[in-house]
Amino acid sequence: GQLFRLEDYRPSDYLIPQIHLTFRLARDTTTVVADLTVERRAGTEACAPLVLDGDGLKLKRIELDGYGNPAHEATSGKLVLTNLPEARSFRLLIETELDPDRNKALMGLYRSNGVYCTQCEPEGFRRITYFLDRPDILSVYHVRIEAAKAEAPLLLSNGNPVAGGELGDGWHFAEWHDPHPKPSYLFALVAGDLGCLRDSFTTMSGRTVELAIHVEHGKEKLAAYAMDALKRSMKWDEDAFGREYDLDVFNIVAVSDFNMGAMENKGLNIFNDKYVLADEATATDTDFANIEAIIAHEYFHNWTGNRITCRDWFQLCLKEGLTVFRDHEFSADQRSRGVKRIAEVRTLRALQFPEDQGPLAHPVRPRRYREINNFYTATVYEKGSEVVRMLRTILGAETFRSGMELYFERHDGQACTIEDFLKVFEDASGRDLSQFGLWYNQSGTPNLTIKASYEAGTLTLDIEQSVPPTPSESRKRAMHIPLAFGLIGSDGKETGFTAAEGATVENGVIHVRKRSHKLRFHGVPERPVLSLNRGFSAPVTLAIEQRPEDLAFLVGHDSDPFGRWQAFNTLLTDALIAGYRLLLGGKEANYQKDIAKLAGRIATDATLEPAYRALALTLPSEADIARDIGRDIDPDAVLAARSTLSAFIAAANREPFGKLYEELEDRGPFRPDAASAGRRALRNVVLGYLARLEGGADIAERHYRTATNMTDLIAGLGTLAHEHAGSPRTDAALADFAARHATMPLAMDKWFQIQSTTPGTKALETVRALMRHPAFHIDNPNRVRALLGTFSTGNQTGFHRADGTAYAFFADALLEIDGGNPQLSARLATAFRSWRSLEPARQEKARQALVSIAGANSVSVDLRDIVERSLA
Ligand code: B3K
Ligand code: ZN
Repeated sequence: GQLFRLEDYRPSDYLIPQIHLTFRLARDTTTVVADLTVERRAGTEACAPLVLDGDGLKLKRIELDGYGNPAHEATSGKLVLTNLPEARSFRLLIETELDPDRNKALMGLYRSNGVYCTQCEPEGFRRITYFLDRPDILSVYHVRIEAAKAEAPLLLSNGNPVAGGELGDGWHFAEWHDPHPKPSYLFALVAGDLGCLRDSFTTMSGRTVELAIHVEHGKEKLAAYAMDALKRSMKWDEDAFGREYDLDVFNIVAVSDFNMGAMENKGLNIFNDKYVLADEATATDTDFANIEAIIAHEYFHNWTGNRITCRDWFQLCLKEGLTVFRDHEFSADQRSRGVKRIAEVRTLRALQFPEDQGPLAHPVRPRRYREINNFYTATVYEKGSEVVRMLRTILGAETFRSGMELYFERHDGQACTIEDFLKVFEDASGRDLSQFGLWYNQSGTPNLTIKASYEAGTLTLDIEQSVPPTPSESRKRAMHIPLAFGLIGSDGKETGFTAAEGATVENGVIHVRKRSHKLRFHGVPERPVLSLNRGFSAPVTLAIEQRPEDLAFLVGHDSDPFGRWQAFNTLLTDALIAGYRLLLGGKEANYQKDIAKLAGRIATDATLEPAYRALALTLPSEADIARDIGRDIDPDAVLAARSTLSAFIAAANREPFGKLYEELEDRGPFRPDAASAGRRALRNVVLGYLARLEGGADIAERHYRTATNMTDLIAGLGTLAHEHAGSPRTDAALADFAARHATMPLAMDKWFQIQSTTPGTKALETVRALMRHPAFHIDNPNRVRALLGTFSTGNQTGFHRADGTAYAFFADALLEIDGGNPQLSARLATAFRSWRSLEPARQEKARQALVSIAGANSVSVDLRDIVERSLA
């Protein structure tokens, strides 16, 4: 693969202000006629060739200003035109031929479940026609679709519908016009026979927008929650950011073969059906929350991504980080802000920290790539969102909002860079953000080491920052880290201070900007307990000695819900790591009674939201624990430490947990709202503890048998399968679930997930066998992710089994998937990214598996890129 470098960016010699596309859709031979208006950029010499991108294309016809066969050279990957007319603008007509049925990569035009659909971001449009397939080329699109009416009664593209009618021979057509110039990656087409849920939305200026969600016939009702989320998103963007929708229609289509969550094509969002379809019988509360968030995310892209897009793919975080920030804020407003923040931090630590701390680390704005598809990462998305959040913390909500206003005003209709984005905030605030800009350019998770001492009214904090070396960045500069904090007195209230010196402290935030600060707070009446990085104001790791009694105090008294959660999580993590070390040394893990008491107190504290209690009582995952251990990891000992702590907490709280479990039983009709979901979550966490005790299997089985919604059903089944694997009643429940959900692929995915995450060495055989199950299809990304993705990332003891056989199996599976869908194989391969933190024997086996992939013949650019960077 070619190496692309940020510093090589150059504007294109030619522009394409308009494109008229005609599709004649047929399963094996679809023809595409593209009629382009090409303009030479002012300053470009007339002799400059026009080089259009293609990918696997067959050129059938080419005309320039109406004349056939102009001077050109066409390969499947490029179309080069020379001897172009002197005139600054000319018309180019290109006809290509495609085979949507054979497209298993799910990029460009393909068929999913009988529906023609497209995915163009980032470089899929070049699989449809030759084009300047780069995000800084903005064109006005007019699209005509022709198809057999029986096969495709529904014909959709971007923008507004402008014409339609019969063509004879059972064919018909529709024409769409999108008045907003857009990059080719936002083009979309859908054609097929689908059912539809309709609604409408009246915008802030009083315009009516027709909304439609298109799904498989018979599933219309399952789109109701998504529709509701869409209307709430549209309203929220008006209220929170002043953003109004800008077309007459907004269409969403759910397809069953999709490489990611969803795609924000202008006016025509295409979704993985997993993130549209939901009711209580088929979706869990987590699914509902994801649907709400992703519907919002794609809708919010209409302004952050579509109206203002990226100059080049290095700027991906410009739209993604910002839009994740926006969807986080939306969910926080719709649900519980404190709980939402804790969940975000857990995700960031689970997905982004290991990326930043391993061989695949890259800056939020990368400077190099071989395959851009491999940079749709947690760093670009989640850390990108954290950077925007820090910007708001530093500037304050009001100045941040006026910066955003300026961004929309100044850059509407443009393809922008991170520099453009930072500049609006500099202009809105009068501040210099150049040091802050390092967050976009420097990879690695910064660490803050803090030592606190108190003497005679003065609290001293010695703060050291360091950013660890990452691939191709050995030396790092000091970053601007906004550290929100509180000083808590013995009465549990915030204590004040009269002055601070050694660092800027404003509005409850310490601004760490140097490698080291000696920060002194004067006039502090007593030794306070420190609450640091409140609300997780900066995506950093903290090294600070805190006494267990201080942490326990924070659990009870910090006014910041994240701080309370963090304090308990730190206590749990410390206990787990101590237990792990004991187990490794051949001893028994033992735990302090206090931690079980604290767990009981949190569980039964009625002043705390159930959703918060559920999060607090969820033990750090095996992967979380492994990450905190950092090196030389033995996953079996991690599992053992976690299981014993869980059993210890359960045994100490048998009675209160049992009572809580009864009290929380849902008796009314199902409601998907956050409060109801929170109660279910707490009850299901408690179930997990009770299942460790004598009689636990009975409770889990009863939970499964009496469940009236998917959340509880899965909780019961998962508990049975994980705590009582192989028992006859577990097998019976698994068989029962499969029989009841055989015709529902999305429900069967949950069944695959539960079995692939059953701890222990046996899981490999199970996964192997399930790959031959009739509900499993290697071509379908949801199925593959449910079985193989979950196994590799969610089953520490199964995937990392000591003999390395799971690695070898996984490497073979990756190569098989790679033959059809390189994006998917490459994504799955990131499961190896932390291989160097394993104990030596497993490291060696993992390395061998990676080497075997690298040495295989015909490995895609995508997969090779991940494997080679992982080995480097
Ligand atoms: N922008 C798309 C992601 C496209 C991924 C291409 N590999 C969805 C989103 O982030 O909203
Ligand atoms: Zn996005």
